[in-house]
Amino acid sequence: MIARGFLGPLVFLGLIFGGALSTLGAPALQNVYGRPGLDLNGPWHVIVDPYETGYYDYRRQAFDASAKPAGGYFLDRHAADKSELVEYNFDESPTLQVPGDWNSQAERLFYYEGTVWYRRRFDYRPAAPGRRLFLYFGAANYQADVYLNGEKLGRHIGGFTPFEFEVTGRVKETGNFLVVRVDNQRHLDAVPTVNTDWWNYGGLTRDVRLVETPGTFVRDYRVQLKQGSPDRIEASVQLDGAEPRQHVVVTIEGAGVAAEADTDDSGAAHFEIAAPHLERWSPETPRLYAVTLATSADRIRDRIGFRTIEVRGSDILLNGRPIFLRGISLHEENPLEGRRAHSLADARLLLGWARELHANFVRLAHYPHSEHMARVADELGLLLWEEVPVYWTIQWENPATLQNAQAQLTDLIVRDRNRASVIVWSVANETPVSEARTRFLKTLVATARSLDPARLVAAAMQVRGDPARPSLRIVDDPFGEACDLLSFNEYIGWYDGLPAKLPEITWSFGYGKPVVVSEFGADALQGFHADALTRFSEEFQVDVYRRTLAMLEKIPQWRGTTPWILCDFRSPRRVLPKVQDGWNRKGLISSDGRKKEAFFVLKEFYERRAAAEK
Ligand code: GCB
Repeated sequence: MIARGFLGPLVFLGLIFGGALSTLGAPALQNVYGRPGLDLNGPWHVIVDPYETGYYDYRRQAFDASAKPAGGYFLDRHAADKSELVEYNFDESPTLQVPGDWNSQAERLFYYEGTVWYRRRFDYRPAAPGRRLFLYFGAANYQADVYLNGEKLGRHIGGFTPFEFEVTGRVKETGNFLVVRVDNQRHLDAVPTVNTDWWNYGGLTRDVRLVETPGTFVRDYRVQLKQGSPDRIEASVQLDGAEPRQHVVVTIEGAGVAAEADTDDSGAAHFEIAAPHLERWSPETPRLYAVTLATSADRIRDRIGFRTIEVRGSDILLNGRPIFLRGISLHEENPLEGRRAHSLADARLLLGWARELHANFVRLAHYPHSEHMARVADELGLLLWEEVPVYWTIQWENPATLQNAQAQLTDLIVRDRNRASVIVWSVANETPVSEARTRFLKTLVATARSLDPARLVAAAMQVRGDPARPSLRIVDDPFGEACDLLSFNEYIGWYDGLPAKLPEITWSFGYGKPVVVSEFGADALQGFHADALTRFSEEFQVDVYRRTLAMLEKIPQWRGTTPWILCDFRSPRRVLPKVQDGWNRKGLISSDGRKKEAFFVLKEFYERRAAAEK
């Protein structure tokens, strides 16, 4: 693992990963959208390369007679004269939009899993000498090899987390070429592994930016209420650069807060600030403050909300008051366009639907979504559950797989730990119980808690039955002991019998913790009406929702749920013709944006719960 704790000695780390190989990624810069730079989104030329021809280094051709002079795509070559043999040409190749997955942009790439080379040219002049430059990628699924002006900057593994490379001194005022090889092949030892229930969208799926900073700058910061303390703010600042000892000023406009501290030799400062007049962030009043962090050379602004979250017995307390989580799960997919969601507009569409449902909580399944989601949730007052793709089975005994999962979790937490909306870090989904798995997951919990002691940690666990008592369902997973919430996916009425058995079900829980049911649901093809025993009818789905909600209401420690799922989503596992056609149909909203009847069942339930709690 590369950088942990509060990012420890990043001045030193800057030397290691700035410009060098970053195999599993070190946490990326905080708040890249708050920095000047150059947007590298837009059309990029691409070469689809299933046979990995592009790896061949053209420059070695003269020394290796057996090699075919075709590759070296990262050199972005053009024949120097009419006789030279160069068998590729980015300028004449098609383009794909960045950010965006390739599957939805070209029919021939719909099921493609392999390598695509992307190329983009740019010019850039930094604002002043001595400024530093970083190439930032919001995410690339799954592996990215990055080359600038023909030189390799490094590799990043993991499809949903940000990464960057320092390129200070490597960017010319004109004529730069940036080439990225993106490979979305699935691997047994990867996170996630080879089998999931979502589309393996490949490509440069999130924003790409050139980010400019001063020579020594605020790389990371955390400004949040101290755990269990409603009027004290904890601030941590980490500088990166040759002059680590500086004076830092943190101001919170409108809260009468201005605090100062000196950073130490490693560029770190950690301090507490009294903030007696702070208005707390909540779903009802999502108050965000303008926060500024300034040194003599750097100044970065953010919008941050302040709230506490804790568990007491079987209650979840938001700002000290019990809350019921009226949730919904969602994938980061725009169902109307059948593609990865990546923009602010996408985030507003998806989270806007969640608000229409009268939800106050959203589970961002099953991997880190883009930073836009958390920022829009901050604005809208939606609480979030964020998750890493430790899904179904993973190589629990493989140290590299653990390191990969830890790196993804770290990158997510470092990116989003200033977001008031985020209240839960989820480390896994439906992982079968074994000693090796529980050990693996407990390591992830330790990572989460060390990076962020002020949020809850959970996982979507599984339910077990008892052959001697068919109506009993048990949640006593040994991993439950390490979690703050007791969360599990239950599909009684869909994968587990028919809905008629739901009223008979009773529950046994191994822990006196808040129960937040992370999934239940049923497939329904929007517009298909039949009786409630007909699979895939809207009536069947409605029946599952009605009976499940009635069953859950009988659980004394029930504190919330995120049913599966807001929208129909693409999945290659879902092949039933005329019904699924490559879509998981458990959405409450169809792939053409129509609300199914179950949407209104859940909406009414949430309205009633919200009214009862007032
Ligand atoms: C689950 C998984 C989710 C699936 C869902 C289903 O338990 O967590 O990823 O999509 O069931 O529809 O089967």
